[in-house]
Amino acid sequence: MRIVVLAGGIGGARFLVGVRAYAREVGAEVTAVVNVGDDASMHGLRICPDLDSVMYTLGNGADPERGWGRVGETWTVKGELAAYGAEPTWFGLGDKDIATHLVRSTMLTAGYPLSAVTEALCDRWQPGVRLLPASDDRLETHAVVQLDGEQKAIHFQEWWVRHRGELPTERFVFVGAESAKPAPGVLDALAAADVVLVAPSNPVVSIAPILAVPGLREAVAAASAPVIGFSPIIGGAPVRGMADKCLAIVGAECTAAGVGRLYGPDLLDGWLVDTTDEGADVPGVEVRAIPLWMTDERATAAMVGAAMELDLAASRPPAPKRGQP
Ligand code: FO1
Repeated sequence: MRIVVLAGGIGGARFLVGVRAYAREVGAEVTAVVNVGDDASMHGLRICPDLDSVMYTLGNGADPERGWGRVGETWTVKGELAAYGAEPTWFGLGDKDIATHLVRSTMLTAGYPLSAVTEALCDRWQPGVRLLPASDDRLETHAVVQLDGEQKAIHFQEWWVRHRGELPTERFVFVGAESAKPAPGVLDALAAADVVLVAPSNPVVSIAPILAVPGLREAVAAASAPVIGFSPIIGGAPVRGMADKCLAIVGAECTAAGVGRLYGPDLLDGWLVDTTDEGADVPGVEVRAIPLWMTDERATAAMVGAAMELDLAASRPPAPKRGQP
């Protein structure tokens, strides 16, 4: 069995721990297609927060409290950079984490694509899941905001880490998306998938940038496999992070049904919501309520098991699917 997961952020990383546990039980292979929209260049280094969150979390090297970066981190370089007044001082790179960015940046400068760099980094971390960036091309999420009396587009990290997502924001743009191509392996993985899972990640800044890579949304929609999503919203609030702020900006309701409708029946066959949100209706999509709190690996693996048991035949036959004869 081949499972493909669209994932980003800490929610995506924690979800993948459960997917990997489920896959080990049933002997399945997992490919994660990971958001690159949060990626940024700072202090001369290329930083890929979502790929790193997934890699460190699956490799048992993530800080469980902070959710990002390395466990047992030290901050000597950050202090030294601050002493030089080197901007951005609002973004914290830990010493251990910097080693990852140095290896990545050196390989990128030498001409390796991000997918090859990620594979090389994963040699160390052995995540047990194939990690693919959504694209090897530069695709960055920017927020169009009002700042100092002007309209400006700022990088997502500046919007979130520096301003805590509190600036008046008109929209998000995925800079570079129009000319980005899916990374090698992404379209093949989707075509060969038995099931595609949309992690309970932020729909606006984690999943949407993945789907913004030309051809990628179409490949998900055309896959013969069922596409099943997990709500990142429980009881009207995000499990963690800033999905409430992001949903308001795109004019979507911050509810399990609201996110299901944002994805819609063109993308999803099934939508899993928490038992708190029982009764959520997403027209054209099979909705089921199960416990969705990713308290540990077993609870998360059980969520994946429930997705596999979803009776999609009740809503629509899983194959052939949209756009196919
Ligand atoms: N988040 C913060 O709130 N403050 C930081 O200084 C910060 C630094 C940072 C460095 C590397 C990295 O991979 C992630 C980092 N994050 C930091 C997390 C990141 O901003 C976001 O949480 C993700 O991009 C959202 O998925």
